[in-house]
Amino acid sequence: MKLVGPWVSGYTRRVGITLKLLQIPFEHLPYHAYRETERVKAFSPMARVPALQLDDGQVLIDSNAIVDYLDSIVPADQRLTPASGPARVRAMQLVGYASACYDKLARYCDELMLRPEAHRLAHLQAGYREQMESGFHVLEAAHADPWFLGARISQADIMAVVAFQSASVVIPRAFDSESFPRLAALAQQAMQFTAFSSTLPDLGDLQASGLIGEDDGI
Ligand SMILES: N[C@@H](CCC(=O)N[C@@H](CS)C(=O)NCC(=O)O)C(=O)O
Repeated sequence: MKLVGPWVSGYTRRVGITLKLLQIPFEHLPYHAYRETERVKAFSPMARVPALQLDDGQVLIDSNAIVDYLDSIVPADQRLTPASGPARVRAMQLVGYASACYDKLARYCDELMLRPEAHRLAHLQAGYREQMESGFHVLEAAHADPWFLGARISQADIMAVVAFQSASVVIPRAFDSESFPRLAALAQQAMQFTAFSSTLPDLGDLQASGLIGEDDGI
């Protein structure tokens, strides 16, 4: 399999972490959707990442579809989203909040990266930030012992950690361990797995993307 997209894309990182936790071998092609558009388009015509090319040449896009597929090819007891029942509902709820937080962060970052400073819409940025705060508060209030669904790590933990770590790099003053101690602890716990530590985006890559070094960033 080939995974297209850089770790700076949280949705790509989500898929990379999933592949690594499930011990599925893959080749990583870290093409950036904005900077290496033609390379990405060779796999994903809409120039979106992540894209996962299967060994038979078929390509899946959208992290939700990809992680669902990956769950379908591993033994049932290794799935990272429960197949049914209340645990599945809980996972879906939490993944929903975590990916909505990441989605708002991505829009906030697009404002920073793509729109010249004089034309940025302050009310949009403030609104995205407020929505992220609400979403992260829902996740902060969710009980994780040691993981959101109990003994085993799940997609809820993966997406929450990816979103929180990204937000805490881009807007460190708003998303830190003081305001969100449980999410910070969850991220620290997840970093014990090489699946998380080996996919942490490079700071140089974040600087090149224009995501840090701004007023809000580190
Ligand atoms: N819902 C999609 C979102 C994917 C997404 O937003 N990818 C971003 C990078 S994190 C991207 O490729 N943006 C460029 C674009 O959509 O044109 C998923 O879960 O995979």
